[in-house]
Amino acid sequence: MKHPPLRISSLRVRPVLAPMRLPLHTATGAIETAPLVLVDLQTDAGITGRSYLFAVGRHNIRPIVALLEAMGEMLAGDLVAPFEIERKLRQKYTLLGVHNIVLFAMSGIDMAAWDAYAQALGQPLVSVLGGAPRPVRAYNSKGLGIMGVRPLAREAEKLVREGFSAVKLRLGRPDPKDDIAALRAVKKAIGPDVTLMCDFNQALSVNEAILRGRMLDEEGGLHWIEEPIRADDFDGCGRIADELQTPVQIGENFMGPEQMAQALAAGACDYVMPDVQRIGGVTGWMRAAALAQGYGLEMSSHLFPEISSHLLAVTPTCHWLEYVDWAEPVLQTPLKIRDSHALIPDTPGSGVVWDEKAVSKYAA
Ligand code: SMN
Ligand code: MG
Repeated sequence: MKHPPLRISSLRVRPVLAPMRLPLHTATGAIETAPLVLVDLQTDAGITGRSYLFAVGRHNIRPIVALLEAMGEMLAGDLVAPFEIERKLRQKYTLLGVHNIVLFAMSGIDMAAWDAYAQALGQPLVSVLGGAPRPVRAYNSKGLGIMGVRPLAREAEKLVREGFSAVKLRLGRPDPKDDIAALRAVKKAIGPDVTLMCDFNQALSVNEAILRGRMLDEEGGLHWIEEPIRADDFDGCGRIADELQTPVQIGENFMGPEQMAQALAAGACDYVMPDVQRIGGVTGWMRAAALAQGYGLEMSSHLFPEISSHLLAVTPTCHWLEYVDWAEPVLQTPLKIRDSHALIPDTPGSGVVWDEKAVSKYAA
């Protein structure tokens, strides 16, 4: 199918509070509903590109929506050309700073623009990026929060039964002995053949991270230790990575490929896991993938499994897809998982289409 160049007519932005089947208690607090901001990039050809952002807390919804709407007004009439959109928005936001929720909004528009572009070409996003739909290895990242050992063990068994060969445990309890008890309970429940990651959600100091990391090294069997300390202390994280045998994973808080480059230059970590809404959407992800390739570091994704599956399939150092089902309540077709692999849909675009009834029901 041939299309004239698409132009952006308007941006429709709708926040929802999607119920989470499994609330998540991390070292930084509990998440019980998923505050999502749905982006519809409407074009003059009648094609709508879609994406969603994760606002983390419902109190962040309003400023994110306001940024998206302001950017939508700036872009009305422009070509659906993600690099051009990026150039314009970066220029407009240079003095405010292309960071945090400014970057979220830019990433949301970028993802929706790529979705529209791929739809216009009649191809799945992965194919437009030069790849082909192929199964992408995934771990089940739902649940396994900071909670008691008995419910933890039950939850771990259930998450594996959902068809996964890997799960992630949240750590960072005040007493390290309680973390070790949680780790032992989960390991016993899942057995030796299931891969286990852990995530501290930035809870520790550098010194604590080295002490606790050594305890985890002793226990053995962890695939990675994620975000042990403050996300932007790259030197500190590098010291931890040097001290520990277990690989250290960071990246969900990299603000754009530029900050990822700083982290890699500082030798901050063994693995990287950019988040598509912080790294700059599809465009930022592709640049991040080249950085990971250059440094020879395995690259995983953070949340957003629907679009991240397309992106990991064209990532040279593709490692693990983080699977959560948080957007599922508002999606027409959930991402399919088989044998712990995500199956990229072969429909045009990213495969993100709203269940409009659910969007009205969960409107925030
Ligand atoms: C995480 C990030 C954001 C919200 C909830 C949980 C966690 C992860 O760090 O990596 O899944
Ligand atoms: Mg994490």
